[in-house]
Amino acid sequence: MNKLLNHTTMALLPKTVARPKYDFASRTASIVHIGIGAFHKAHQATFTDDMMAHTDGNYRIIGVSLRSAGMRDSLKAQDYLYTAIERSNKTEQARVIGALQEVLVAPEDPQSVVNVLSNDSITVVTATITEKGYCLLPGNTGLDLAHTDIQHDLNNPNTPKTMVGFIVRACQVRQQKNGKGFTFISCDNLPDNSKMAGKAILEFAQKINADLARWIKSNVSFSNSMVDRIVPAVTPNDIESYTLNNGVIDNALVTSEPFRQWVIEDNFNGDRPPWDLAGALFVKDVSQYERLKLRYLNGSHSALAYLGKITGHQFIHQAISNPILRRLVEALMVDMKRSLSSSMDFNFDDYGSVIIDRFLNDEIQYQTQQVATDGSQKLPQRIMAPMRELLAVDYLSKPMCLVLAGWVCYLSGISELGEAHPVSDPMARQLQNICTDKTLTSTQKIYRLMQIDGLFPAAIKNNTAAIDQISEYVTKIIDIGVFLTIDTVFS
Ligand code: CS2
Repeated sequence: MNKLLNHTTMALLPKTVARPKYDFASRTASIVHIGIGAFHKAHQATFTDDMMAHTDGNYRIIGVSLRSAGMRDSLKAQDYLYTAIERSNKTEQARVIGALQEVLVAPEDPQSVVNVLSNDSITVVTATITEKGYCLLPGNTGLDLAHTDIQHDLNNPNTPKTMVGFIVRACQVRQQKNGKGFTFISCDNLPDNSKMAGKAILEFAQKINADLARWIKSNVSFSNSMVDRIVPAVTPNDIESYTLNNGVIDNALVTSEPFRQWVIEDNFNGDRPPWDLAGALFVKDVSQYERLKLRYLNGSHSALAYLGKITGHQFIHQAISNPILRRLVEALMVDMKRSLSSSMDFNFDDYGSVIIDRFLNDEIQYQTQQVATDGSQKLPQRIMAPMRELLAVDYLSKPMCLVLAGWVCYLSGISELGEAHPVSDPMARQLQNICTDKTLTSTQKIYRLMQIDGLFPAAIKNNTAAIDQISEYVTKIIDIGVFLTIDTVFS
C-alpha cells in the first residue's frame, strides 16, 4: 500500500526525485501568498525554495486560499510538501518543495488570515488571484465599488472575502498597533499589476477612512512583477503515474515546463527576499518586460485558445502544430513587434521563437479551454492595447482582428465541428447574449460588444475600419471556416 508524501515518507522517494537542499523545518515564514494554486506552487514557491538553499533567511510561505479548502486539505495531509515536476520532450525533473509552511482557508476563518497578514514578521505579500480577482472596473481604471464582493467587504471590513478587503484590514490592524509596513507583489498577468492593485486598495481604504489610506500610502510598497511559466491544470493521470514511478502518493503535485522567469520591480519596503539568488531579476522598471510577455506569449496563447478551440484542438501544443494557426501566431508576433519596437531595443524574433518552441512542448497538456477562460479580463491587455497603439499610427492589425473575431465565434459556445463548450467569464451572460443571437449580423454583434462599458478602448470603438474588419472575419469564419479565412487573409 503506497503512503502519502510527508516529512517521513519523503525518505522513501527514489533518488531521481530531488529534496529541498536546506533544513526547511527550521525556517519560519516571512511571506504570505494570496491565491495559492498550481501557478504559485510551480513558480514563486520554486524560486523561494531555490533561494532558501542559498541563504539562511526565514523565507517560508504561508499560503491563503480565498475560496475552497481542497488545496489546503491535500497539502496539510502531506505536511505541506509537494512535488514540482518539470517536463519537456527532452527531460523530466521532479523535486520536493519545502517552501510552504502552512495554508489558510479564508472563508473558514477570515480572522486567522488577518492575523498573519498583520504580523510584522510578514514583510512581503504576493498574490495570484487571476485578473478578475482584483475586482477592477472594465478597462482596469480603478476598483469596481459596485462589485458584490467589494460591497460585502465594505459592509464587513473585519471579515473580508477579497484580496483588497484583506490587505486593507491587515493594514488597519498594523496601523492600530503601530506596526511596520510591507511589500505587495502581484504575480498576475495584468499590466502595472501591483500598482493597479495598490490603486484599488487605496480606493477601498479611502472609503474606510482617509487616515488609513494615508498610512498605506506611506508604509506599503506596490512592486510590479512579470511572471512567466506555463503550468497546466494537474490531471488524475499525473498523480497516478507519479505514484506508480515513485511508490509514494502526492495529491498536491504540480507540473510545468522547465522555463521560468520572474522580473520584480526593485521597490521594497523593508526586507527584500533575495530571489535573485534563484535567478529572478530585480529591475527599476518592469513595464517593458510586462508588455512584451503579455503581448507575445499571452496574446499568442489567446489566439491559439480561441481559434484552436473552435477548430477542435484540445491542447495548445496541438493548435500550434497546425501550420495555419502557427502562421497566424507568427503574423501576430510581427504586429506585436511593431507595437513595441519603437520603445524597446530587443531581439524580438528570438523571443518569439522560444515561445513557439515552448508552446510545442507536448509533455505539457495545456487545454485551449483553460486559456480561453475570462477573455473579457485578458484580451484588453493582450490584444486591445497593442491594437489601439497601432491604430494611433494608422495601422490596422489583421491578426489582432482575427483573434477578436475568433473570440466572438468562441463565445457562441459551439465549435466548427458542432461541439459545444462552456464559456467561463465573469461577463459570460452579457457576452453570450450577444454572440448567440442569431437575429444579429456580425457587424451588429461587434457594435453591441463594443457598447459594453470599458471592454474596448474608444480608439477601437470609434474606428469603422477596425469594426468592419473584425465583422468581416466573423462572417468569413462562419461561412468558410477558420482555416480558409486565415488563408485568404495571408495569401
Ligand atoms: C495563459 C497564462 O491561461 C492563460 O491565459 O496565457 O496562464 C500563461 O500560461 C502564463 O501567463 C505563462 O506565463
